[in-house]
Amino acid sequence: MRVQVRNILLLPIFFVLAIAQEKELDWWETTIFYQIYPRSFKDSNGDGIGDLNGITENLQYLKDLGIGATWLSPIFKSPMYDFGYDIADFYAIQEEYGTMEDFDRLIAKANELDIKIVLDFVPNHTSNESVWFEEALKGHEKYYDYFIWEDGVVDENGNMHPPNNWVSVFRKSAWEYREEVGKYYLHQFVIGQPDLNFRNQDVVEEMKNIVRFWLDKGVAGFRVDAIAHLFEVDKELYGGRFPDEPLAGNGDDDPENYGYLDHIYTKDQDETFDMVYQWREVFDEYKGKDGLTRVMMTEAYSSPQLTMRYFGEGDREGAQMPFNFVLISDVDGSSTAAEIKYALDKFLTFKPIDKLSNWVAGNHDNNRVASRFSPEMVDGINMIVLLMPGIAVTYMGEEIGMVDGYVSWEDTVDPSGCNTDDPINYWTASRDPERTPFQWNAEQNAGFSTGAATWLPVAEGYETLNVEVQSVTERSNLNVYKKLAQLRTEPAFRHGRYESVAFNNDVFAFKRWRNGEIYVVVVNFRGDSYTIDLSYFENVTGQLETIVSGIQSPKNAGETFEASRVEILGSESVVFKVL
Ligand SMILES: *[C@@H]1O[C@H](CO)[C@@H](O)[C@H](O)[C@H]1NC(C)=O
Ligand SMILES: *[C@@H]1O[C@H](CO)[C@@H](O)[C@H](O)[C@H]1NC(C)=O
Ligand SMILES: CC(=O)N[C@H]1CO[C@H](CO)[C@@H](O)[C@@H]1O
Repeated sequence: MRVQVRNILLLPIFFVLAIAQEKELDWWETTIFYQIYPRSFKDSNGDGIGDLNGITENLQYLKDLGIGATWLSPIFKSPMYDFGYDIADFYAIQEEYGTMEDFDRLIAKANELDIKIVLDFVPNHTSNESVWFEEALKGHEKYYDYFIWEDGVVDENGNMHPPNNWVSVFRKSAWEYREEVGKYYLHQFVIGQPDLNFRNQDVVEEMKNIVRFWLDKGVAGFRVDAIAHLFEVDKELYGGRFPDEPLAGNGDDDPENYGYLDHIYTKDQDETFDMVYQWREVFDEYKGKDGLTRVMMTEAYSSPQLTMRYFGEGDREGAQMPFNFVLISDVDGSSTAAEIKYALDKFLTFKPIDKLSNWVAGNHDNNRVASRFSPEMVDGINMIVLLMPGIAVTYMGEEIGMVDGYVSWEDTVDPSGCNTDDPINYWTASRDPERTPFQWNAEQNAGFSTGAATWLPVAEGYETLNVEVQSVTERSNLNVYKKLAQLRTEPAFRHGRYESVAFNNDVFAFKRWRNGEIYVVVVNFRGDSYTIDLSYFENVTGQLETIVSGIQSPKNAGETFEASRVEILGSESVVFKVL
């Protein structure tokens, strides 16, 4: 009797302790980031090119999906040799996308809906048509020092060659000669993208001022592009000249290929991490003023060890979200369930214990989920992205399972495709297929534009694969996505623990649990059916209730199954809850 009384007295104390342990999460830790590629989202003025007003008019669509933040690919003034990743004026909006007033209206509408706007920051280079580069060519010393110049090498016959063997990411020498200057400038990407000299303090300050300019306008953070290429080695350590890079020795024997060299002097330099920490200080300056956390996402296709350095080091903070690209780089539709598990575990294993993972399955640089995996896997991948522990990132169109569009050689505009000079195999390098217009409805140009033509062709099949059709179809990728976005707000997904297993070659499953609430997510990556014993997971016993099922699944929400023998059909994906 006495014991019982004591327990009753202790109960409220345990309850208070449990609540206190629930760490209060910040906006960016729970939200879904939706990537918009502005050129292809919605054209509001009929010129065949998406624009800012098109985004503003459709922010409600994001809200209805359950999305709290969107990052926009570049909207800045650009000659568009690389569709906005070559920036001519970091302080201005590209005319075809709209005006600064349009941008202010976008921010106002986003604030109204409580959607955060994150912009793309492209610090690795500027455009060769930027005022800075033009001034540099005219001999303006301040701007000359914004770039990286080097003398050519003259051979015994008096012919001039590039300063060293460095090659551009897009093939061929990374050096381009300029008559006006009598020197070569460095471009790690296309010729039209001269690299900025981050060893020049003026450049460092200028870039921070750009960040401040947009933060002052109300953006909630930046996604930083191609960060790994920010710095080159300090040439003063090598007698004042940039040294040759060693051969990669990987069997690639074409000296014009990027893969020919091991990029020890042009990639992942220590100074890069320091610069990220400096930008974070600027972000925190703003948080200090108004309490709102500004978020930094960094894009680097690097090893997990290097990727983790972007989070911070010692007492210096860095990016909150160094992108986790495993679902893009490490696996595809041919991967086994074990390979999927191995890939998903990677970031979770390497990340610092007090940091969050993030999940990205698609973006404007990689083929779409429906094409890299298969259309049947769209719901399964969305379950992984939205229900794994950490932050979810969705590339526009993945919520409806858009497929790569067919873009003929004649219609190809991406420099990565055009630079192949190969009308047969260009498509393997082109990024146009994942950039085709967003599919709103079955009308002309999939409802993207009322114009006669669009900048890229609309993908085939849009008559049935679009937002409007999927909204009114009970079982659609879109409606599954909405349910998952809702489900992810449950404490088991926000704060819960995680365990995963490959049941066989094809079936991957994971458990999320918290305070007695237990969910199991099962994804079958192939067409065969299996009977799975989910009681493999501790405490997963008795009856399971179907919470969300993919469109390949015959299971209805509310239907129950015996945990020890659940029939999982081909390509089926389901979220169960233990009753
Ligand atoms: C910029 O570079 C592109 C090649 O990417 C070239 O076609 C263009 O003429 C260059 N512009 C200037 C002003 O040098
Ligand atoms: C299993 O359930 C027990 C009793 O509710 C709980 O104490 C334990 O933490 C659970 N373990 C797991 C792995 O779910
Ligand atoms: C990896 C990568 O290509 N990064 C960006 C920086 O530079 C090139 C050229 O702008 C762009 O293609 C990128 O998006």
